Amino acid sequence: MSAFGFTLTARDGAARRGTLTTAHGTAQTPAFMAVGTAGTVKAMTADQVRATGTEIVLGNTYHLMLRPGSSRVAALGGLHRMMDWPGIILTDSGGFQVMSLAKLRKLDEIGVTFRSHLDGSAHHLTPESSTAIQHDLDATITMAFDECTKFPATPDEAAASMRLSMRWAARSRDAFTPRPGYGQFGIVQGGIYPDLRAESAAALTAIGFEGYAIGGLAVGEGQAAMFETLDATTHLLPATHPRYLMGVGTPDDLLGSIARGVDMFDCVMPTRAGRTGRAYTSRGVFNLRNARFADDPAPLDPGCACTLCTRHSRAYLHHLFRCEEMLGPMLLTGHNLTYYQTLMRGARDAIETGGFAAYAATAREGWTQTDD
Ligand code: PRF
Ligand code: ZN
Repeated sequence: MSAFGFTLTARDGAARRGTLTTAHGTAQTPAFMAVGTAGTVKAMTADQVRATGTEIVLGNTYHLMLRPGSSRVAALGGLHRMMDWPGIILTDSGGFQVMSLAKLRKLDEIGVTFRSHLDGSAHHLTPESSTAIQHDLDATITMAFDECTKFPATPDEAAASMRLSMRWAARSRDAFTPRPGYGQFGIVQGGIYPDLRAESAAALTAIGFEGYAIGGLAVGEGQAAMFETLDATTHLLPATHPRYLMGVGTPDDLLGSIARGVDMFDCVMPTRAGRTGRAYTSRGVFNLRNARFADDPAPLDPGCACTLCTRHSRAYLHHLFRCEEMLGPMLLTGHNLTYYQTLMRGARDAIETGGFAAYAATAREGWTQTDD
């Protein structure tokens, strides 16, 4: 079994091209990870996910601990076996989802107590239990347990929240069982305050993780503030280790973040949008429910290699969404993930030839369609 590793193969300005090596195979970076919250990338089989170019799938501690329960997943041979996804799985640690989904949350030094959004049952998550659950799931990459600082937050609020996350990061690391080819990432917090981000990056680097995530962004601060915060953060993280921007973002967010030294991303955007008829394409965002597509025989995105674009018309897809047929979300999720992965492949190729800025500019020029 290969050791967990990250190799940088090219740089273009701050943008990085690398390879992540794990017990469950390799991933090329910059990488977009598909969100598979409940043990499925919604509307897609594992083979279909792989065919989009996806190499890493995300799972969620919060959802899977509630249903079907992490010991049940372990008894089924782990999340890879349960999902039939032999590739890399990264699991989020749960705190972020508790704060957005659970009821009657109570947070203290020990962890978070909450009631399930499904049946109201009481649960507890701590750095130790979150890490143990992620081990039960057999996550290739385990995330440290953190608090995503709310936005806006005063400097004092952001500092107290970040320092709690750093104490939790140390406890998460202590609870982590190293195994060959498996890794754990710490999560930088600190709101939009560069000095707090620096303190957080230093605290995590001193603990030592296999990779470093940047949390607490894309929570309402806007793209300009997110990019400023990245500018103040990525260069403080070890150049030798992968950097993961959590929960981001639009195609434009990805290109701007790659230019600032980010290697990995995850976001519900392409998959969630695919279920509602919103298409991400090289021309921009299309809403396929719009009546102007009713008689449009063209492929959704002529340059795209996905099943939808090579076999069907915009008119057919419009019809499927109007009828609320399941095939609509299935085909469009496949397309949107393919678009994201094609964009990332282009970014990787461009970094290798020193043409990333031109590649990003050309991609942006194509996004003239602005449906919502
Ligand atoms: N922490 C964790 N998961 C996350 C975030 C975070 O800050 C975000 C913020 N964009 C998304 N997912 N653990
Ligand atoms: Zn397509």
